[in-house]
Amino acid sequence: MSGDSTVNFNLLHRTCKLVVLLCLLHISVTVVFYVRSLDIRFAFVQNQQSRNNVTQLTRLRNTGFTSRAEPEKDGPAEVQQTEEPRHQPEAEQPVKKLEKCPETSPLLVGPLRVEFNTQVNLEQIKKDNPNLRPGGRYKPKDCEALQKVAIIIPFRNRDEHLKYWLYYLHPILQRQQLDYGVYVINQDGDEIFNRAKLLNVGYMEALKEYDYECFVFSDVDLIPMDDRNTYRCFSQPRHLSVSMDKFGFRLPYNQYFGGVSSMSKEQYLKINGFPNNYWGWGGEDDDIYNRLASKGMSISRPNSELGKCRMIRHERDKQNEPNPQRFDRIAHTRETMYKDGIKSLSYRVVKVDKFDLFTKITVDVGKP
Ligand SMILES: [Mn+2]
Repeated sequence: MSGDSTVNFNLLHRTCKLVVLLCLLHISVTVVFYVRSLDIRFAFVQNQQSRNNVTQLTRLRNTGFTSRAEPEKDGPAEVQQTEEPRHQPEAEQPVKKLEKCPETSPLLVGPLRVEFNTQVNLEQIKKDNPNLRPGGRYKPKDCEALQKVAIIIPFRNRDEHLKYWLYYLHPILQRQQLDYGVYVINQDGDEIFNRAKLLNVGYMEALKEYDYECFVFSDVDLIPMDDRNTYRCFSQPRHLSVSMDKFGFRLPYNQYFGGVSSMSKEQYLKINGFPNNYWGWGGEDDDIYNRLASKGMSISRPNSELGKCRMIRHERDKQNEPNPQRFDRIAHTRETMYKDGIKSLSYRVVKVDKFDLFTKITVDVGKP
């Protein structure tokens, strides 16, 4: 009996010892692994941090908004930038002959969402459009654009609106496969605003830079809501902003030619350009319409679905009050249009800024 129990006790004792040993072994192995994993984790965190630092650094390097912010890499960058000959039309580069782009771009997506509640910033726009050339220029890489289009924006103190315009239009114009440049014509000084004269200046100045064949004249606060509304020229002068939200997405009247329009060089010259003597708000677009009509041209338009666009709401600008003479002027377009137009245009360029997203030409257009 007692021998039996001793054997049992011994067995139990040994088993217990074994279990305790196993436990100790287990614990030590766990501790070893834990310490090693701590090591690894620590190293990982360190590595991550240094990686972040590197990306932050590169990010900081790339955020320069104006073209001047870049010349870090190689010395002569500054020289390269200022060297572009502005008053000499660019020579065709002797690159391989590309095929013509198709009549309808395959990149178009149709209706677009356009809103003005979220803030946009120029650096982000620049990042989103890496293929732009200085001065807001672009041409498709894979095919030869059907038209060379200068986009002319009459401007004064509307930087907020311009940001939205650049944010929305650059991607659209690239999807439309245009060879284009954006020219913001900024009226210098505080005299009363002259939209049509600024458009004439834009025509002249853009041609000094490149042999554009088509001109799109756009207000800074109008954004198309469908990229199938192509910003190019047609066999007749084109009115592009045909259904604006401001007018309940309808044409306010049949002869309306305001907002966004396009004309080939030929069409523009046929009417002696635009009037130079409409100071203040209104009338100049109707004068332009009269010029076209008197030359037997008609207006081409996209349908009201494709022609939808949004206007950024704003107060009327100071120094752009309605022009009281406009009705009288419009009534006499046919007599005045040969004396007053591109042929009689005079102005003084004050400053030319080549920004990444657009070319800004500040100009003294005089006063009434
Ligand atoms: Mn407006």
